[in-house]
Amino acid sequence: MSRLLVRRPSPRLAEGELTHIERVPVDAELALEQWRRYVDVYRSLGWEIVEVDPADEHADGVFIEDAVVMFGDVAVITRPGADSRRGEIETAREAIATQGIEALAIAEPGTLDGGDVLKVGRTVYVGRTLRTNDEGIGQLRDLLAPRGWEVVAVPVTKVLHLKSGVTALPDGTVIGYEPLVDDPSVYPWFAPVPEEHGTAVVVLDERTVLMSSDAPRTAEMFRERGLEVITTPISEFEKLEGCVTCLSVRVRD
Ligand code: CIR
Repeated sequence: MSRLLVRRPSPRLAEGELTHIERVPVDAELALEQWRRYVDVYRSLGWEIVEVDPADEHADGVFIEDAVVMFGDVAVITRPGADSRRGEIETAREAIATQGIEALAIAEPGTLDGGDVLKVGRTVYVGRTLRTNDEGIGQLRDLLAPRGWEVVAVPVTKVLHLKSGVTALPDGTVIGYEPLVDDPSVYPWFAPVPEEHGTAVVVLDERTVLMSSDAPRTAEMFRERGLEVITTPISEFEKLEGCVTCLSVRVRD
């Protein structure tokens, strides 16, 4: 079984950071309803849901994957690149400690957002972005190398985070919407998807993925590949450059 760390959306969600898209009105009530549905997907699969303490003063706190990344049974507490988000890690650190998980940390002047970290097997692709700097990537490499992970830095300029542009299917194929991927040739196996919101999948098990309901053609493409696809609406989070991956952190037991 798996545990899932989540954090409920702040009532200030609409004030979250925006980098590559225009601000549009966000419906806070709908966001909460979408968040509950998202969490229910995992609950219905039998995953244990662990709520990280609310951090309502942080508009983007719901995007919990930016604050903590799991590598096997070790957590790395990040140092988010946006000033407004740096304080999110305190409650994330507490949650990791409460769960009895060993924690490592990125230190100043390094910055790292979890959204820039894509694990494929023992390879860890890390986006070099406005949020994640070379120092942060170097620190992550030093923390992970002795534990058997290889860190590969990837330049990202067209989207907020590496995983806003690419994620991976259960078989390790990296998927992305090509107009938003700087260099698909970085990945040994790459498959383009036809929709912008089709780039992000959460791997639930070897044959099942969770994705946004805003990419129906991509969902169909994955079904044709033999995958089970569960879709869930996350429009209010997409308006803030979020996606299905960033709303949770999986802890494998
Ligand atoms: C931000 O700009 O930090 C938030 N509005 C969105 C963060 C989304 N996180 C992610 O994709 N990992």
